Amino acid sequence: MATVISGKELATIRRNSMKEEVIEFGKKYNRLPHLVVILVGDNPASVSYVTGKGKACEEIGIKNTTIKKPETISEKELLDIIDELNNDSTVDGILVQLPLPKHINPDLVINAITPSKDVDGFHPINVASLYLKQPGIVSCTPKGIIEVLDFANIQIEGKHAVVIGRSNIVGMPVSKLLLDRNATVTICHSRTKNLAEITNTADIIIAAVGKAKFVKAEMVREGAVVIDVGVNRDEVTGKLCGDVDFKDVEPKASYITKVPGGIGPMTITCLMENTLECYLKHMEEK
Ligand code: L34
Repeated sequence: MATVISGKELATIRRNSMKEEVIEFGKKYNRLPHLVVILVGDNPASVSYVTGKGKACEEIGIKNTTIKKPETISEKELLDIIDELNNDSTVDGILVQLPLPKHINPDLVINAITPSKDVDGFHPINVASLYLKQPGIVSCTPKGIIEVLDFANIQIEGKHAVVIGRSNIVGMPVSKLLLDRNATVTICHSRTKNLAEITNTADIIIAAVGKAKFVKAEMVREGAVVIDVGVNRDEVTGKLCGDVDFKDVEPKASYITKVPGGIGPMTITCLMENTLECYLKHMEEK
């Protein structure tokens, strides 16, 4: 039987303490932090996540503007909006929800955001800062994963962490964060041979493959910590499900996270933390 680590519970704790901070800083600086989220199109998953971001802002007292644009918006129009927000001194954070429609190059969009307002931590400057251990904005999901491990008092140093997935958004940055905490890190991906053999040597498994219920009991060593970063829709039920087959894996794990209620709420909470951080830098520079 595993202990379920609730990202939702940790998110609530963090959001409550941020609420107080926002009130204090709002008085001190006479202005609230402001996050602008841009949503292109009406992909139901994106709409749901963006709604969650708006609600979190409201809960904490962060000003939120959601700019909704149709699927047909041109790349140039989107870049112009970003340019305007970059130059708006009342905006602290800019987030363009991904994925974008095919005719828009996401790299160009990410690169257009001023690094000091890049609350996602996706800009090359922030990514480079992470790899060079220089101050910068760390992307939300990887940050949330480490916070969840710390919350459950799980030792990272000296442990073998196996990350399944090598995306720029999760796999790569979480591997770097784990390495910085002195874990021994193995990154696995779609071409990895003997995946189950490798995952069976893991003390900590980070599942970020994007395949529903991909991680099965036979891939997990007895007593491993299993963190599920997947956000998939079950094709049959339409329900949200993770990359881990929870029912199968839970009896073998020592600690495990669930989907929903695991890493998702912490992604949003870390976005709030990053927004607050950008705001404070912004105010202190004035
Ligand atoms: N630019 N695009 C940008 N930044 C991001 O950080 C994201 N991501 C990913 C997709 N695209 C992005 C998110 O916001 C995934 N993601 C995200 C955020 C929140 C949740 C899931 C994914 C979340 O809150 N999940 C809830 C359930 C929500 C529901 O029912 O739909 C959970 O408990 O897991």
